[in-house]
Amino acid sequence: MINLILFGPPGSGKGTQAEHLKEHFQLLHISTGDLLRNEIANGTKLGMEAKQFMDAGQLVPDEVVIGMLGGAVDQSRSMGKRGIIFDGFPRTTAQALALEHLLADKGTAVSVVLSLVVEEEELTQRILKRGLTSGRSDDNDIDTIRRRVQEYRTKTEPVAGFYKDRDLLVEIEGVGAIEQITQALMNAVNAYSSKHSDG
Ligand code: B4P
Repeated sequence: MINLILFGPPGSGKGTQAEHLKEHFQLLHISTGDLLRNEIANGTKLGMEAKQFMDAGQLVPDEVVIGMLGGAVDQSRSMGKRGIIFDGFPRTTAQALALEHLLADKGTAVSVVLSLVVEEEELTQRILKRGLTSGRSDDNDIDTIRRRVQEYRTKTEPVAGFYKDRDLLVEIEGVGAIEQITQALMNAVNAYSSKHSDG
């Protein structure tokens, strides 16, 4: 399988790039943000719990997010996909460990972690712009956006070190034309999946 992680701060383009990569490499796209918003839209207990954290710009507790991903590998295989693209997951070291175990249990592993590098002012501008049309309450308020970036710096950025230690991290400049960024990501996937793919 080819299992990709799209990593980076809020608004760095993870969701945007996942749409292109999933088509090209025939991957199941799993966005924990989308799964959580879906739970909210359906008014589930999990969704109601997650909403309080998301609206405040905080990460949703690990056990809630990890619990949603149990069937990912089986789902990808039953759909005939070549692997999975994880978009916005893992966001904490506990989530990274849980993912490692979940994939190992199914005889597979992370192929590469693609880290999109974008500086803070650009992130804020992108999210505020998206907020004009997204209908997402966490995209409209500057303080909430700053809190999301802060959560990223304190809780998510350390996950990069986890993957660097495993020689799986690649940093990609996330500013510029979307197609050029997609091409740089594809080049990295091709280079790494020949090293780390498990058939
Ligand atoms: P997400 O849904 O993952 O939201 P995100 O980080 O803001 O988005 P992304 O980086 O995908 O940005 P996009 O491509 O849309 O998370 C939302 C919330 O859910 C979190 O704050 C948290 O509360 C919760 N959550 C999710 N996963 C969790 C987890 N694992 N653990 C705990 N909590 C979790 O790009 C942004 C904008 O930039 C778009 O409008 C796009 O058009 C634009 N853009 C993209 N690339 C561009 C480029 N090259 N140039 C100019 N604009 C660009």
